[in-house]
Amino acid sequence: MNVGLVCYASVGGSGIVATELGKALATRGHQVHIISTDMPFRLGDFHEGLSFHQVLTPTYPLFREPQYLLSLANRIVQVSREVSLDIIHAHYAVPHATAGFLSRQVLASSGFGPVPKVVTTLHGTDITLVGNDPSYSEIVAFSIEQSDGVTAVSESLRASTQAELGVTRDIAVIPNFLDCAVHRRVVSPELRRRLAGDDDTKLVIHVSNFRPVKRVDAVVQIFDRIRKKVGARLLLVGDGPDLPTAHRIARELGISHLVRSVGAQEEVQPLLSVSDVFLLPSAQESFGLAALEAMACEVPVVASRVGGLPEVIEHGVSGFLHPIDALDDMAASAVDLLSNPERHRQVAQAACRRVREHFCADRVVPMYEEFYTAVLRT
Ligand code: GMT
Repeated sequence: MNVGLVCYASVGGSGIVATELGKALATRGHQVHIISTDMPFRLGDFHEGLSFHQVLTPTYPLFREPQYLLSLANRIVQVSREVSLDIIHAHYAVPHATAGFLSRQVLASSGFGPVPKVVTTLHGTDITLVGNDPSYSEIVAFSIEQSDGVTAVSESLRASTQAELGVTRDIAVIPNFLDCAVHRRVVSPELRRRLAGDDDTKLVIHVSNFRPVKRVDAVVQIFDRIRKKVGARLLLVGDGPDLPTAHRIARELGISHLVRSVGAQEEVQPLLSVSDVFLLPSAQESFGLAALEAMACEVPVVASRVGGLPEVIEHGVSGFLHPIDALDDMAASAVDLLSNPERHRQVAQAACRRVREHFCADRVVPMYEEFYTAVLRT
């Protein structure tokens, strides 16, 4: 199949999933065309069958507003005319589903060869934070209804799309996935010693794009409760608007010396592999790809019970879930894990097993292939 994957190149789960899907589809013999403003950060080296098509949005003094939707739709039309796309797969509805719809209309009206089908994958904030904003909701709902096929990364997100946008069409649930050959625990004792300081100190980690939805203030507050019971350090991985907030709270709590941030990292497995617990007290999380990455590296996750996280983590078995404001309970679960090696081992093993049984690329990528095939038959 000839698949055009439309995604954001910035650090974020939807771009990562689209890029990993592109690599996996290319490995399975499909021709994949990534259409984005920049090379997605996990695209890496040359891959046979995978090409990148840049979207350029020229500026003009009259415009105060960047015309991204137009330049993206235009680029999809160009790519489809060049390579005859079978599928335009829009990752993140805003505004990619709309760009897919628009480009399909243009291709249909020009009578130039077969018209590609538009598949939209909903990722989370495109519905729960951005798409449901009254400034966007009508167009987002319309574009989802008009796609030839729609998937959501969790049952929870499917339900939110129906409830918050009034979408009535079928939405298939295809969960996020990892390349399980890459996402596995590989411990560097040297790295662990450098980050933890000594062999007895535990390492608590948080990986995100440091947006308000991630509640990094809660991460630091939970860590403060943990370190009062167990010798520990906090490692912050990623960058975003709330990173300074995390450092400010650490300063106010007098624990700056225990908190280290290493910025955005292309590869998180080495850092996850030397960590003992992952904190994810998000306000909303349609799936929680970062949690899945931690679990694959045998790191138990302590998270808030929101969105799709209960579909990823089984409370008390492969991690811990607590109500969003239950910071004491989240800290207690983390302390229990950090002070009880046998319990830690059991949860870590269960977490890794859960990823390998349900969320590896070789199980999930065929779901997308089957979905494309079904959509092409419509
Ligand atoms: O806001 C973010 O965290 C970024 C966003 C994205 O699309 O890049 O993440 C969403 O999509 C991820 C991939 O499907 C999911 O794993 C995240 O749970 C989801 N984030 C939220 O729902 C907050």
